[in-house]
Amino acid sequence: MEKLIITACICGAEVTKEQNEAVPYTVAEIKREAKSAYEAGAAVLHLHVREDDGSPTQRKDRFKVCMEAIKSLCSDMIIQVSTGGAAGMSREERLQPLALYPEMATLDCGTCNFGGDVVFVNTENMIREFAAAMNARQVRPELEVFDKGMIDTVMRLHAKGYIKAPLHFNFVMGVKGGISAGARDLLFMAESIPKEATWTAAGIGKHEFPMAALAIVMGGHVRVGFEDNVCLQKGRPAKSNGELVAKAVRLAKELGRDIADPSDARRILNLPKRD
Ligand code: KMH
Ligand code: ZN
Repeated sequence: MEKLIITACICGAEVTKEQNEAVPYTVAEIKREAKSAYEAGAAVLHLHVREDDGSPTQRKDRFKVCMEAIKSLCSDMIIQVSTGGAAGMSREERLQPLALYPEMATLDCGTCNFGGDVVFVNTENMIREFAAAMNARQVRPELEVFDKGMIDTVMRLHAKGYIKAPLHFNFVMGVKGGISAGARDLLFMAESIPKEATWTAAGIGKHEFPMAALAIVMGGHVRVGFEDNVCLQKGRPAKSNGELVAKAVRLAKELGRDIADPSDARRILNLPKRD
């Protein structure tokens, strides 16, 4: 089986220090959490940024400073910026970090309830516009799908040429409003994409490690981090994102899967060469 790519989602847009005091807001904190994830074995960093007071932002300048800080410590790590931002942000706001030509960015592939009154809006026109912005800059999209219908949307837009191969999906499992996080759900998602596509599983909350274990044995890849889950185990907040990555590494080793370094990840994802 191919080596396992671990993506660390160290910050997110909604999780707060009240939930886990190690959630990073400042540039120094983002740098610290990126380093801990990298040293534990993450090859890809899914990046959101915050203002110092914790409020989510998609400001280009804030991304630039954070990306430079991360690269100064983890020079070969693949940075995947979020174009999801926080629910409620405008499309112009969300697109800003693409101006920095990151290697990867998320492309959210459908509208979804996010619990309570929160709706994460991604209309078909938005998906096309975001995909075009990524294509124009040779930024590889990670296709964020929160339900099976979003895979169907991707395949329709792929057939029309808006979303280009190679296709790499992130199955977000267990959002309140998206697909649930059972073994049958993950199998359904994995069997619904083309054989040559790659995929990652991101289990939300208590589903993080069960989904990771399944992805490891099924040949998928894994996402862990504070954006999705703040606990190492029930009732025990993780001290860092690195602790969560280290747990995924332990699971992989026990299950006989080697860990991809950033260069392996670039090969597996077939990322275009950058200077
Ligand atoms: N913050 C969520 C509403 C992404 O990064 O592309 C959306 C999100 C997805 O986190
Ligand atoms: Zn995100």
